Amino acid sequence: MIDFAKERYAELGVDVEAALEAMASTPISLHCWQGDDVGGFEGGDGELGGGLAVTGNYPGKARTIDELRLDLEKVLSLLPGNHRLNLHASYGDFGGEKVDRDAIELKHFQSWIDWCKAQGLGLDFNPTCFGHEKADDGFTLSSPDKGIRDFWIEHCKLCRNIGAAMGEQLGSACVTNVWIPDGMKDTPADRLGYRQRLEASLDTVFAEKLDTAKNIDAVESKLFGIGSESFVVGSHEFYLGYAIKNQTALCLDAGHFHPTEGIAEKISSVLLYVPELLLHVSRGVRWDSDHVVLFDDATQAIMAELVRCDALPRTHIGLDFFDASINRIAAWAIGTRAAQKSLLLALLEPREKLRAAELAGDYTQRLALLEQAKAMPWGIVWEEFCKRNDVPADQGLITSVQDYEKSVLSKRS
Ligand code: RNT
Ligand code: ZN
Repeated sequence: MIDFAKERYAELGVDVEAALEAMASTPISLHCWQGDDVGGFEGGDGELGGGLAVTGNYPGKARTIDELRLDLEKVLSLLPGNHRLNLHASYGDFGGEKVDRDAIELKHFQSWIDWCKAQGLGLDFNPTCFGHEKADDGFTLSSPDKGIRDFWIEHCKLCRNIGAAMGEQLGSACVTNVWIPDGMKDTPADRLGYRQRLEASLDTVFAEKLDTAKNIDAVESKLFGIGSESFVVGSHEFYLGYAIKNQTALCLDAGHFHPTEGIAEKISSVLLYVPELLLHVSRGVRWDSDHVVLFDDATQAIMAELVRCDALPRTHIGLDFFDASINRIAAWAIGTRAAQKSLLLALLEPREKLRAAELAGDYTQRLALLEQAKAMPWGIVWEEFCKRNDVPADQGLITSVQDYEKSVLSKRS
């Protein structure tokens, strides 16, 4: 089968083995929060806040660190390739102790680092600036209240240093991504003031220079959220400007733009001006609903741009979705595999021929090739990638999840 696919692709000048190698060396950062509906392990009242909303109550969600790790191990057994874990600060191993966000230490994340080492995973990190009484009125780093600002500045600083330690111990830079919920339901009177305060707070957060071989800072924008429909302090323009000026990485979340606006088209522009990109591959449905990622046009377009722009070495691919209405393990695995399939399709594109046609002004040929590429036997290559990595092809995926549901998830009350 794979030989047939290789021959067909060779006719288009595409090297299937090179695509498989690129797949093996492109990790996806698995967001821990799909496993427990963004709950975390601080033992609080579970109020999410920050305009985030998880809907559904499918049984079997992870209630403890051990359960979440077990679930992640199951998901990893369903994913071809080598991956990373993307952890939120609220998922620390606090051992039942109440540790406020401005008091987190490396020791609270050491068991995660050790687990990642054992699993062969890199680790990424996020300050958690929501689901906390000091974020309840909707503002953190841009708050008019200096006490609130200082609290979140301290949290973010601690996170960067913990991120650097994670990167150092695992021998692979940790991407520490700052997202804050700050915004307003109704029309503000002083947008500028909020943005000036956010800029000043970020400058303080990032003042200490950290080795980018250990920690990479990223900032994530948003268009609107529930309760921040009229104004989001950290908008795209704000963070694009901030990232360019300060040469941080920029995070593009696929759900954080107008419903018809894709992030794919932005990649080539943004990478001319910022050193690195972080993606939150997600799927908004009518709003930033964080639906499970699909092998759809939007995801394929993102991956195609990464490949066409030779952007993979400067891009960190993360995921951001949380669906509690279906089996959470299946959601994780299906969404991650959809991102990977989209990447594979992109890597199998007849790039040279497409570029040649375009440069020659032969747009007829370009269109024909793009259509032809869709019907090429990429599914065989996907199955080969799964086989080489000893994970089920799509055929065996759901049976495997169902077995786990029966033996593990259904026992959780
Ligand atoms: C929120 C942002 C952010 C969060 C996670 C949990 O709109 O997308 O990335 O989803 O940090
Ligand atoms: Zn996001």
